[in-house]
Amino acid sequence: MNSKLSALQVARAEYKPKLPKLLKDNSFKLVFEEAVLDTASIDDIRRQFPHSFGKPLARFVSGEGSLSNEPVSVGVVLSGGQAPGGHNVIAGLLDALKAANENSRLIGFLGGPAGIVKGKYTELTPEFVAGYRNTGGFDIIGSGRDKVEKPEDLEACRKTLESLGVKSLVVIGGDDSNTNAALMAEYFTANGYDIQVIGVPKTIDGDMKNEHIETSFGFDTASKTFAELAGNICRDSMSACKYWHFIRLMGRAASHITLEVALQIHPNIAIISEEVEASGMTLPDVVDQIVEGVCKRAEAGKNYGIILIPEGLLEFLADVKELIAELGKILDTDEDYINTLTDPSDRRQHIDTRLTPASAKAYGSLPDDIQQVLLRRDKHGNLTLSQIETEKLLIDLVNDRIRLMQTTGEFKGKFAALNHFFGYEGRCVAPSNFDADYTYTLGYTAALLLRAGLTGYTVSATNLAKPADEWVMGGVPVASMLTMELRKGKMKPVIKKALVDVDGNAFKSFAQVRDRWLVEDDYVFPGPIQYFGPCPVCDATTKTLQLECGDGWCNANISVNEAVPAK
Ligand code: FBP
Repeated sequence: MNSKLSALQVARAEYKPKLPKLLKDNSFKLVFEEAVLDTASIDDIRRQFPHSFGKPLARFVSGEGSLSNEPVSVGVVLSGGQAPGGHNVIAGLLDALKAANENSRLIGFLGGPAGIVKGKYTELTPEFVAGYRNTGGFDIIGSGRDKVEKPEDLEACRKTLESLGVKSLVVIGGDDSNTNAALMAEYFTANGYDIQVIGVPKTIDGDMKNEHIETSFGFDTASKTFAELAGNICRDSMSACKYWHFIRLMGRAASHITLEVALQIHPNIAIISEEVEASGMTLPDVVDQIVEGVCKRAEAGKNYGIILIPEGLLEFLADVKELIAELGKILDTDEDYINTLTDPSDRRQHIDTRLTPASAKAYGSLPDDIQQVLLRRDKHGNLTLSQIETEKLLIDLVNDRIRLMQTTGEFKGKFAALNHFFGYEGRCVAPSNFDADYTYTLGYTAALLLRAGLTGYTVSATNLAKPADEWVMGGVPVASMLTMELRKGKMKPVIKKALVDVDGNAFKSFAQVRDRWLVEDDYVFPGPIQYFGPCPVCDATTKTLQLECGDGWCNANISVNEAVPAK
């Protein structure tokens, strides 16, 4: 823990996160209802998760209930990419455990799931946790992206937990990490081990959501941070009037962050991968779309502008998607061999012979660095897309096209572009009020679900567009969120990433106004996240959450942010 604190850190440490009224007043009981499953892989999931499948949804409602007050030792692990508020999940968990029984203990596993496998841990005492309240980052215990699925790893986890007397584990993570939680819960129950597992939905990408989990934590703070930065660039752009800014925004697959930032700042162009995929667009089509926008603005005398590009775009382009699928198949069999080839041209030669002619052409047209990144997968089989500089690729392709149009006289304006990538800037920010409250509540609820004796659940949260007092908390069985997907050549159970719904209110609100944003300078400058001040400035949730799930209670009086649900 760093001993030098900024003035803001000192003030922020005093913040008391808000809990829903029921939990704050301790006036709740747990009710259960049948979970409706719409997974296409029900039979496979039932077969692979016989002890977890078919559990009911759990929800805390007003009433008198009783939960166990026995002292317990609980383990907690942070998993996957950082997201603002992870420390507050731990604080909420610890406070709820201690409120029930002062003798309960919290053990933090170090460096992600590998910490459980290897038995690396530290005790999280109230004194230790005190310095981390309302701070960003995952540095309290670190994180990691290890997959826990092999029997020997599951067994190693069991041994570690039992040796520490830990009877329950809280896994804080995204889709892959909550899948880990499901595998552990099933393994422990199937083998008669008395260890409970509860997951907490995390990821700045905002793609771990469904009707029971309205948003993952971290999305609010990260997208507001990116909106601040992108808004600042809008102001620079309209002041200098000489650059097009191509801004790539993090979010491995889904474009939720890009859509949210677009709703916040009103850029001239925002590419949404899900729409690109739905309309079968290729890389040249996207270039056409951008060139058309550049030309329109040039005709209006504006040789500047802002373009938002989602990190995951390449995977959604019809031509590149096919290439990625073919590369995936090659890697399934040849990955070890390819990794022995240190010379990029040897790698390319090997790949070329195995690709179809169309994909070989698409692969050959990509810059060397992108070709190399497309050959890397993480332990869950995901492409390392944050390392692909799509914004630079698009600048080059648009530039080539514009230069050609200049020589033929079709383009008479000017075109100069700058590239930006916002990702890591937003993942460890001190959580916004929403995320500080939400993460604390998630941790608090995880403890309640454990005290109720549940296992194989992820904390659920609805009514989130309303004030924290009214949030509805509970648990959704992890197995009910699983489906089967091809990962590294094998069908695996995974939680499906929730992509942007092109028929949903958030996207439709954007689509209604984007033509106006292209030509007019309708930019909005959200400014930095505010922690102290009036509710509409400090407590408003994301536009996405308000448009998809709420009635905009907190933003009602901010007329400039006109995003309204589309009819
Ligand atoms: P999670 O899904 O684990 O929350 O990770 C989110 C993310 O920030 C993605 O947006 C990004 O593509 C990726 O992590 C980057 O991973 P890394 O931290 O390994 O560079």
